[in-house]
Amino acid sequence: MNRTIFVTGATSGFGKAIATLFAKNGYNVIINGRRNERLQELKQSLENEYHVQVTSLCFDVRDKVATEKAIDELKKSVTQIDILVNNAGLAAGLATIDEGDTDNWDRMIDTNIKGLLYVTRQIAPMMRANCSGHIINIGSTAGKIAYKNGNVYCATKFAVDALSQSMRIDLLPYGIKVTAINPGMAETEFSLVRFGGDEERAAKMYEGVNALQATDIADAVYYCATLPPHVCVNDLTLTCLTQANGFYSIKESERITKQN
Ligand code: NDP
Ligand code: 8X3
Repeated sequence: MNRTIFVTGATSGFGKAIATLFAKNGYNVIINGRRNERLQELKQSLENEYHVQVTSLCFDVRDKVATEKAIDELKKSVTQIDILVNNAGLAAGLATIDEGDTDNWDRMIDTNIKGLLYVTRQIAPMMRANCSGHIINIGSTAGKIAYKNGNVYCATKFAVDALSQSMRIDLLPYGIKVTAINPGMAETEFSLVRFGGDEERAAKMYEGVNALQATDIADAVYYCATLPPHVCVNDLTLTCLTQANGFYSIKESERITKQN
């Protein structure tokens, strides 16, 4: 029987790349996001290309009732979810704490923390009943060290780190693995969303840094998810070669290379 993975935020970036890689490797995939058109397109293309079962669940992870309803419905046909990737998330704005937009703060807290909790609350009991499963939370280097103007976004990712540690303890007796994957800057729609659709400002973030790509994160998730049953990666932080941590990075042009 094919294994099943549930990926939140699969309409773009990491989530889309993760869903694609697992489908390519024969997993049935459950994909989530708010943009239904994109979900349907992805479902079609994965089914056509890889002949796996793709279930699309269009809901907003911030909406507790909608999340419960969608997953309750899913449970009528799916009794085992092997992997949950809590990936849906965003940054909104980049401002000092005294000037931050409180609506942006709500969006980040509601999506990155509460959304992750609502989905986990629905899926973890299924894994517990099966005494197996793997929850992979997408954190960030922003959840390891704070950076200027990152305040609330960083706080949400610190929360993902804390929740991952705590979930691992809670679920340990049931043989459920919990992994936090913490990428550094990666070229997706992330900055476009953060800067409210400002393409020029978003593109500048990745200029001359050779940033991580969504497929790099998908590879890391796949690695963690396919280790032997007794091995659990607790925490995996990855950055591109020009970034040391969430606070310090250089441009490719500043990197010292060997002269021939
Ligand atoms: P993208 O903007 O490309 O993708 C974000 C995904 O999250 C989209 O599929 C979006 O779908 C979904 N999403 C956002 N809000 C909701 C919601 N309320 N309900 C359901 N789905 C939602 O960004 P990334 O792929 O880069 O980001 C994925 C995760 O990785 C995020 O948690 C982000 O914080 C984290 N991250 C990103 C890094 C980066 O530099 N790119 C580095 C480290 C971590 P839709 O709009 O259709 O709902
Ligand atoms: C996303 C990476 O550096 O923009 O989590 O916070 S960063």
